[in-house]
Amino acid sequence: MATARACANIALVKYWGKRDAALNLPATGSLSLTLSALKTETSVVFEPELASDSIAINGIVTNPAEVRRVGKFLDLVREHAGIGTRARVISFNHFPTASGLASSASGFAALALAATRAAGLELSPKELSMLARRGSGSAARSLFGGFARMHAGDRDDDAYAEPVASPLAARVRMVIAIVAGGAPKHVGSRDAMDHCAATSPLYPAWLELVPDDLAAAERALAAGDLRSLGELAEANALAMHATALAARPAIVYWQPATLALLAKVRALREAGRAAWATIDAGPHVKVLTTAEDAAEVARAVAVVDGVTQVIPSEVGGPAELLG
Ligand code: 2P0
Repeated sequence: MATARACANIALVKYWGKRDAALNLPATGSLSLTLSALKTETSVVFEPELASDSIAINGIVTNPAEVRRVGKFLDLVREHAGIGTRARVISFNHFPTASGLASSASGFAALALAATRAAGLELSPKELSMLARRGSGSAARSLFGGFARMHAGDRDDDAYAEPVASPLAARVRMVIAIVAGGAPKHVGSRDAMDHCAATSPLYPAWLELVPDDLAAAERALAAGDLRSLGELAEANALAMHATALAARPAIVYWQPATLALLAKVRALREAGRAAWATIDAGPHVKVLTTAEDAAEVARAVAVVDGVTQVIPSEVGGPAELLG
């Protein structure tokens, strides 16, 4: 039996599209910040007497689709370890109660670490990252603390993430503004990115943009230049959403509160605060800020109409084994 903990991450340069669905290879690289407030803890034990994998998340036995997805992932671990034994997986998301926060990043990162150890394997961080990617692309980044850079690679064995050292890791915070209610259920990111790649006339421009944004983000991280990083992150997220808005039919993740939050973040900047927005496949707005300005940012976004919860987060550490 092995137990592992991993934190979720939010991308500053987004992963939005695949070049191979079977191996879950991303079309481009991406860059993220790991967050301490969003954690998953997962225990795995391979039990010879089990007839099939048993998976419980937050105390509830999961639905067949989830069992298949986790089972396929466990098959990769079994193949690697040369075993056929089924596993019992018990996972808890220690997330604030808000819905709509992606737990697949922390979930598959914690599962990759716990399952390989439980199977008697000791993989390198790079190997673990490649394995976690097979579960969920963003999970490849959640093996690492602080800033993480996903490499698209050009073969199966070189699409992995690694940590990026930066003086900014000690300074930044993220404030998550949860927007709830009012909108129809949105399209999951996996289907949405495929739909954008297939139908959005802006998708080719996205593929051209990302390498430049990644290079600029890495320069900003190396130089400790938060303003450049923040401006870039906000612009990159809006470009990702532009591909979705231009898709046919359109995918519109935003709600009125999303736009109000974008305006609020702009106003905070004009008032001299460090604040830049990023938005994933949902209406919530995540604000990149500093330790100094995080409380003011949290207060400002909390009073925006439609915001139901505010989650301030520090920078998270790497995935780790707990036992
Ligand atoms: C990201 N997202 O970079 C982007 C931005 C959502 C928007 O990675 O299909 O759940 O499992 O590889 O990792 C969410 O996509 O997708 C995601 P799969 P994943 O964070």
